[in-house]
Parts: sequence; C-alpha cells; structure tokens
Amino acid sequence: SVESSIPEPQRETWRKFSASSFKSKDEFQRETVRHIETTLARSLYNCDEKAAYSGTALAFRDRLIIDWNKTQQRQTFADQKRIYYLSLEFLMGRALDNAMLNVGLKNSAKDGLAELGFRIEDVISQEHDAALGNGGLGRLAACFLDSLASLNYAAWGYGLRYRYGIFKQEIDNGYQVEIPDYWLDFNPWEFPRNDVTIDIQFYGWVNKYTDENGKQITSWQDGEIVTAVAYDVPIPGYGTATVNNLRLWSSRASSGEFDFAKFNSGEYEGAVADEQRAETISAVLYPNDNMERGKELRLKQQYFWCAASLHDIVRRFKKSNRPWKDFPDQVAIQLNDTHPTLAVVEMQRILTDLEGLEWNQAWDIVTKTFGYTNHTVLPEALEKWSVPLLQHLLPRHLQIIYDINLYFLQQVERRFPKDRDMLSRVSIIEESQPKMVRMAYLAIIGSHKVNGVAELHSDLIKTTIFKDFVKIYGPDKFTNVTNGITPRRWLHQANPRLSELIASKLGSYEFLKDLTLLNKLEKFVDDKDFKKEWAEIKYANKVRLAQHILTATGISVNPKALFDIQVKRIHEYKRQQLNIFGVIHRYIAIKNMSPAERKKLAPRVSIFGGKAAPGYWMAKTIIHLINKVGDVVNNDKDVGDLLKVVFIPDYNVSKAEIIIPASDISEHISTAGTEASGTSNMKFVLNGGLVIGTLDGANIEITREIGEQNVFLFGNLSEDVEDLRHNHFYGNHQVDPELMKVFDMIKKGTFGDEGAFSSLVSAIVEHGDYYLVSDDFNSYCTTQDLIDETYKNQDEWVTKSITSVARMGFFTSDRCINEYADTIWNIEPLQVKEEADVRART
Ligand code: F58
Repeated sequence: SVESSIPEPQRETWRKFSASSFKSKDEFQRETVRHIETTLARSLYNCDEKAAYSGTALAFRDRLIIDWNKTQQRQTFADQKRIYYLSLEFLMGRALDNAMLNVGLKNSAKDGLAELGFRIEDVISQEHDAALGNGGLGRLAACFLDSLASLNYAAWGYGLRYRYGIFKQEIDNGYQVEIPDYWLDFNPWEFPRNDVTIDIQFYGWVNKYTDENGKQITSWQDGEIVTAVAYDVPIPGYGTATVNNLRLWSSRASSGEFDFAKFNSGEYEGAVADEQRAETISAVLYPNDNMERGKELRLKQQYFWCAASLHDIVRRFKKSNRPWKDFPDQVAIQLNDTHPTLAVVEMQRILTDLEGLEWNQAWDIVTKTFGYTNHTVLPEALEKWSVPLLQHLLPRHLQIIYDINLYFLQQVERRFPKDRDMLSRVSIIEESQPKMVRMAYLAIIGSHKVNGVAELHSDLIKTTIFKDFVKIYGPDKFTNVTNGITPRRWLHQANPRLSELIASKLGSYEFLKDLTLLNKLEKFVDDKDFKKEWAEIKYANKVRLAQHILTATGISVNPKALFDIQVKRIHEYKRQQLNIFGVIHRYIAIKNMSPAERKKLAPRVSIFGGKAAPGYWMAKTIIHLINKVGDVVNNDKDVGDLLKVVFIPDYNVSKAEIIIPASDISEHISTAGTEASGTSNMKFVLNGGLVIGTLDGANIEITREIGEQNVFLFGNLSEDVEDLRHNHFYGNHQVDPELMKVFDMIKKGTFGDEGAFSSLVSAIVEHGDYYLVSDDFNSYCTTQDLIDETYKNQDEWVTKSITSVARMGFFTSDRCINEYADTIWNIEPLQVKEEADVRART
C-alpha cells in the first residue's frame, strides 16, 4: 500500500543497498562466519557443530528470504488465482539440506564447511526435525508444498504452529515411552509476524434482531477471544526462484484478554492462567493416526486455525477490490481431510453475517471455492463432533450447519421424494445420543470436488461410505488423485549416490523435475558395470543403516543379509503383527533345520520402526512383542546371522531418509481395502527396493506401472474381505495351523510373560480376526519363501530393482499436484520471468 512504500525518489538509495545473496564458496563462508560471530555472538574458539549448523542455516535462510520476498511481490502483482492448502499437519522434517539442494549450492557449502573444519553431514544432522504431523497425511502435505513451489504455483500452506510436535519415542525394556518434542529452542526457518494477528472468538451467544433500517442482523456476541499470530516459513522450489509461504498460527491471549485490571488488583495468577489457557490451543499436536477422539481442545484447535486462515485469505482478497462473485476465480481452498471443515462454515458466516450477502449467493461462492480430500475409509477415523459441544463452543456455527443441512435435505427430498431412509442416512446430523455432526458429509456438501488418494480407495469411497452422495450429486463430483512423493527429498537428498548414478546415465538431473525421464534407465538393465554400481550403492546404504542400528539399539547386523523393512505408524490394519508372526514362524523353521539346511538359507534382518498412539493399547503391545522377539532371536546361538530382529526407535522423517534407501524388501501388507494409498511404498521402490504387499491402496497402481513380475503380492482381495469377516463369526473359522504354532510358542513363554501378548492372540483366535491375519498368513509366508529364493539370484534381483525404478515416474508429487491444479483448482502456474536465475543444480 502507499503508506508502507518507500517514495519513488528514494528508491534508488534502497536499491543500491538491497540485499544480494552469496553465489560461491567464499561468499558462503563469509556469510556463515559473519552469522556465527555477530548473530550468534560466538568466536572461533567457541564454535561447535551446533553453532556451525546455526551459522550455515542463517546464511542459507538469507538466500531464501530474498527469493521469498520477490515471489510474494510477483504473486501479488500477477493477481492470479491462488491455492490455499489447509492442513492440521505438515511433517516437514529437516530444512537445511533441502534448502541447499534447492538453491543449488550444496557443493559450495560442503567445501566451505570442510575448510572450516566441519563435515557437512554432521552439520546437517544437528537440525531438529520439524515433526508437525503423525504420518502419511502430514508428510503428503509437505511433499505437496515442495511440488507447488517447484512447479511455480502461487500457493500457501496454512497450519498450526505446535509448540510440541509428535512425541519422541524411546524403547524401555521393550515398551514404548513417549517424550515431549520441544523443537522451538532454535528454529531459524520461521519468521514471527507480530503485525499479522487475528482475534478468534469462542463460546458466547447469538443475537438476532432487526436494525433501524428493518434489516435482519445476526451477531455472535461475547464469549472469549484468543489471538492468532502468524509465523511464516519459506518453502523453496527446486530449480526455480519461487519460494512460497507456509503460514502457521500460534495462539496467545488477546491484549483485551490479558486482564490488566485483574493484574493490577493483585490477581496475578488469574491473569497468568488466562494467558496459559490461550496458549494451550497451539501447544500440542494430537498424536493419533487414523483415530478421532472428540476432545474439546482439538475442536478449538480446528476452529482457531480455520478462522485465522479464512480471515487472512479474505483480507487478501478484499485488497483487490473485486466483487464477491469473483472470489472462486481468485481463491481455491483444499481441505486436507475433514479437519478443516469448519472453514466451510466460517466462510458462509463471513459472507452472510459479516458481509451481508444472501444465503444462496454466499453458498454458491463457498462450494465453488472448496475441495475436499478424503484419506480413510476406517469408521473410527471419520470425524464426528457432538452437537452439545458445538453448541457450547461455536453457537453460531452450529446454527449455520443446521441451515446447510436443511437446504441440503430439501434438495434431496425433491430428487428422491419419500425416501425417508435416504434423508436420515445423508443428514449431516446423526440422530444419536448425543446428536453428532458428521464432518465428512459437511465437507462433501460444502465442496465442488471430493477426491480419494489412490484408485482403489477412490472407488471404495464411492461404493461404501459416500455411496448416497454419488446418487445425489452424480459421479463427476467424486474423483481420484493418486498420491505422489517428491523425488527431491526422497531420491536426491536421501540417496545422493543413486541420484548421481542415474544422472550420469541420463545425462542430467532433469529427471528430478520430470520423473518420467527415469524410463530411459531401462536401456541399461543389461549394462554390467551399471548394475554393479547399482548394487554397490544399495550395499553402501545398508552399511549406513547398519551403523545407525548399532548406535541406536546396540544390535549389530550384517549388511550382506537381506534387509526386510516395515516402517510406518503402528496400527492393526497395517498388520505389523502379521510381519512379526511371520518372523516367529521363520524362527521356528530355523530351529528345526539341520546345519546343512541352514547353510542354504539367505540371512535376513527384519527391521521395524514406527510410533503407536499413546492410548492405543494393541499397537503398543505389537511394539512390545517385536522387541521381545528380538531379544530372544538375536541372542540364540542356533540362529546366528540367519535372522536378526530390530526395532528402530523414534521413526521420523530424517530417519526415514537413512532407512528407506537401505531396503531390499519393504512391507506394505495392510488388510485389502484399508490403506487408502500408502506413500512409503513409493519411496522404497524409487530407491531400488522391492516390495511385498497386498492388493491395497497405491500398491495396485505401483504393480500396474512396474509390472507384476517385479512385485511380491499376496493375500485376499478387498472384494472378499466382507465375506471372510462374516464367515469368521458364522462359518466354521479355523485359524491357520502354522499360525497356531506361532501362538503356541508365545503361550509357552518363549518371549516372556505370555499374558503380555494374549490380547494379540485372542484378537485372532477368539474375536473374529477382523484384519484377516490368519486368512493371509499362509500366502504371506509362501511369498516370503519366494523372496528368499529370488534374492539368491542377485543378478535377477538387480534387474527387477532397476526396472522398477525406471517405471516409477508416475508417482512424483509433481504429477499429482498438476492433476489437482487441472481438475480441482483450475489454476495455472505463474511463470517466473527470471529464468536466468535458475541455478545450476548440484
Ligand atoms: C493416511 N492417513 C492414509 N491420517 O492412512 C494413507 O493411506 C495415505 O497414504 C496418507 O494418509 C496420505 O493420503 C493419515 O495419515 C492421519 O494420520 C490422520 C491424523 C489426524 C487424525 C486422523 C488420522
């Protein structure tokens, strides 16, 4: 605006001193040393790796800021449509390595740091992960931000700035222990915007009256105010000057709220308590993965973040002085699952109560603006909020929800007269005790597109949980956008040697921007030297992981053994229990073998990692069993190197970068129809690992792309799951005899107190085996045997590995983002004129 601009005649002076950024090793060193000495006030006698990290991060941050400012300016001037990605989770991991690679100066930094006496790897590993997410959903949001910036879309992420991210996991005597993750002691990647604040209201009551002009006014009054403060995080694109913005909201008591009257009258504690209550809203990330628990504080988080983001978006739109009907041409908002659904209601409230639009006109704008992505069909993960809680916390929003529902049901009634069942099935309000608001239904009704995250999943939502809505709206409202991953982090950054080898064959690093170029690798599947190098890189990655395992657990593993890895959140539907029962089955087999037979077996390391939600007892029991099996197997002289069982503590993004490139086989073995997509399956295959998997989620499309001969598939199909479950109760259900032997061993106390694991056994033997562990057990074990056989022929194995990588182009998040842009957001990239500024990649 005019008031905040430097006047034209003085701009020359400004430009003369406008910040410029380093471009060489020497300049990098100068900036880093300057930051260590002046920003951090440290000397060369007092500079450890942490200080070296801080100085390096600050130097790179300066570089990002310059492009960030320019990008924001460019986007403002271009005045095109923007996409806003609303997600309660952004699982970013570390930022420095990513910044170096995207800016294209990692080699300069490496040499520059070496001359100062530091190894770049050690410096990079000083950074605390930004772990503002649980698992796949949060990491997907992070990959999307990377692609949006790399493809030059004008995009903003909106989230919450949790003071505590997902807890740190320690393993104590086989049990998971949760440690708070306070990650903000030094975070150079965020910028507090103390001038960007929004007051958010809670509780209170609704006043409807007619004003002096005879106009109907609805106003939400009193209650409590909490202030949202913006913290901005720069998101650099790869090989482009675009740096987008991730805006995270932090809560604090509003200045009105911090009661100075109380304070002065000596009620110091009361004033402090108010302050703390406000700050609690953004204090912690809820650690549940695929489970909703309906806690009031969680609802407060959701509204706080939705309202702050919406008001920010509306404020930006209003600066353009366009009429409201243009809003959907300027703004697209994507709901990452149902967590931000209150944004739909808040938008309707802004347009009607605050801006005075007619209901229908407002609702038309709302539905054209929003899109909704569903990530699960599991009933326990579908969000519902109790009506009394909403009534108490957000009285006006509850009224609006009732109105949305009324108009929607009237529309349904006209289309399907007399179908009372249909009306109660699709109502946003579930007539339970207490009544509940079904957030997924509200999200569908408030959006113009609904998408699933892999083909099977998108088909399933149309035929099961959202079937009636397909009848009402027709099939076109429902679509599929198969997930993807960013090859920058998950290939180039995590596996630099493989990326370099690929670049040497393809002639450039262009494949990192257009992953389909990988298909040119197929030409080299018979190239002996290439294959040898390919195998050597895998081996080196396994050595690196073995080193990490030794430091983290004290267990020494042989990098020549087959590395079989399952890392992801621990959940019964993901079936880590099937994996560990398979390991026990293998242990029994080894114990029964003759020495001659043992010689023929391929040595194997079974590696697990993942967090259990703190309140999820079964998941914690699975972790306990894995660790106890490890204790026994790893110390059994009969077994030696033939089998090792490892649980890597505290699985997170930065550990994933070490673990994923080191797999020979990874496990994606969910009960068919339960895993919406999965994304680590894509990461493992892109790094040359083969997979064992069920026909579930994106496994199906991965198989289609890379070929059935390159995947180890097993287990029942999703269309048979319902019948199988039915038979468990009403047919004569027999537990697999080999699995019974596993249970016998557990019951004998081989792995310690059998009572500790009885819930795992009885879930299968007595409680209907909901996840079909027994039904799939035989097929799983047979497939594992086939893997052993195949692994013996290393040449064939490497051929499969290379072929698979060559065919993974589809699974880049760039493709995925372009699909969202074309089919849901209707938005074009913003061309960056300064193409000259695109740097040489390292
Ligand atoms: C995951 N969902 C899906 N939810 O399980 C996975 O198949 C998919 O690949 C991924 O999304 C990305 O689409 C998931 O991670 C959560 O963690 C939610 C956190 C908040 C509570 C509800 C579950």
